Amino acid sequence: MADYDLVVRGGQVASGFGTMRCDIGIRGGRIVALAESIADGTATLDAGGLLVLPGGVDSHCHIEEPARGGYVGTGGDLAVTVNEESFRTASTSAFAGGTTSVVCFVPQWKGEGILPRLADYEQRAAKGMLDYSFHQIISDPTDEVLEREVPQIVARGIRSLKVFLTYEPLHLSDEQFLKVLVTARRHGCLVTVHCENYAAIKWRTEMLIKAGMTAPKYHAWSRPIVVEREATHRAIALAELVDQPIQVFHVSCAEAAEEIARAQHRGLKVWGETCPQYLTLTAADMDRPGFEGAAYMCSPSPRTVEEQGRVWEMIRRGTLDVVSSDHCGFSMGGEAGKAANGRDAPFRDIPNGIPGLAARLPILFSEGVSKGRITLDHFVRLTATNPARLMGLAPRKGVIAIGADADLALWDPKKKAVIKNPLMQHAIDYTPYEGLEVTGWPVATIRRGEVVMRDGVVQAEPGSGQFLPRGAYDFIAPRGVLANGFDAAPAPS
Ligand code: DUC
Ligand code: ZN
Ligand code: ZN
Repeated sequence: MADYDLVVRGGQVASGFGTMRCDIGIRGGRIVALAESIADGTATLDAGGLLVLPGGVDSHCHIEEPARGGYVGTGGDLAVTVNEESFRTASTSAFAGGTTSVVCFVPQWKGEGILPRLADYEQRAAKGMLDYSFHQIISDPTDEVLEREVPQIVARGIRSLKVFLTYEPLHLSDEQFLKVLVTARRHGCLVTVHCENYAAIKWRTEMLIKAGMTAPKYHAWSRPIVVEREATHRAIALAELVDQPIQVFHVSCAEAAEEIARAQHRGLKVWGETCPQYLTLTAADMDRPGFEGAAYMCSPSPRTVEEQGRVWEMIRRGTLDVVSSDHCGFSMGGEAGKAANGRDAPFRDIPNGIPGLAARLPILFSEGVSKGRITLDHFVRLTATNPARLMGLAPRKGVIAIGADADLALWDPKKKAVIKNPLMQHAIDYTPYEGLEVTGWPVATIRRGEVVMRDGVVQAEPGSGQFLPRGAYDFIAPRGVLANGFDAAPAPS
């Protein structure tokens, strides 16, 4: 009997900290050998001429998330919307693009605890093929939720709490945000934050709509850079006050990134994430005829070409160290997606979010590595190693090392492709990246030793994805520096 279930032979293995030609021996879903030459396994895959990368880790994806209001600006009694993407379709899309693990969001609906939604979400996620972990959204931080339910989800392997500083049904006040921060600190969780100023956006939105400026392009006008910069500053200040590590999600501009850089220089544990949309799309994309601009509508808003350059610079400096997709797909056709409130709805009532699970790695590789903006090692760290480490998934995920899960993307760095919606293999009827020419494409994806995509054909058993429970991890431990030495979150006596 062969020593290995699968051998990946002859590739250039990119670890995030250097590249070397070596063979990879896989047994029981794990990497068990890395050597210049390994004997054939039960199966052998020729990776000659290809890069072998850790499977992508996308630590920010909205998949099949039953969201009340579907990320629109309106409040009130909104219909419940479920993202059109199921865990099954999302898994296919992720594998098509070289991603093997995701962290997605368990919702909390105002007026409810978090446990009922978790039970429902666990069942949905279990039907996919991707490996997955959860962030828990906190939109109603009652004492019951924070004191009784959070310890229970932590015990079930959830180690990140997500808060929104905007969106009508989701945003928290500063006081509520502080309560979440101290709860996270007490239980060893990371807090991930959507940073935009709720009141400022609400006020500008009302003024724009009153002035008849309702087209999709005014979405960008409702939330200029200053509202993101202010909320980023405030999130960092409040996190500093209680010594709680945070990750700032989807940074779209240099001004917000500079707030993060300043915090990092003060020694704070503040991390910044950006997404391909802030490197390739602009606010002008929303200025298309009729409803078309809705296809590019996400929050924060895409900015300008100049701003894209500044975001690249903040990636190069290391201020922004994770590139996720913020995959949140709503189809342009039908009644469940962007047009849920009608095709002439004001921008305020159009769901925010764009699909990007499959496009993330090809876009970042092409715009980053192929165009010489970042190195291959840096690409691997941004898309796999760093998100895995920050989310407490390393060293099982995000690395090519003995003992790690055998999650790999075999990558042709020379292969040219034009992004078209069928290539994305998602459930959404469009991609905002349609027509983008890329150099570099995944030719095979391996998840825990199983070849789940080859030449664009995805084959994996529904329900084969595994939940990735996360235990306590040092990387996000508080610094032990409290304002006046006063602990606002002492353990209960
Ligand atoms: N931004 C989006 O565009 N969609 C989902 C949530 C978010 O913050
Ligand atoms: Zn967000
Ligand atoms: Zn998001």
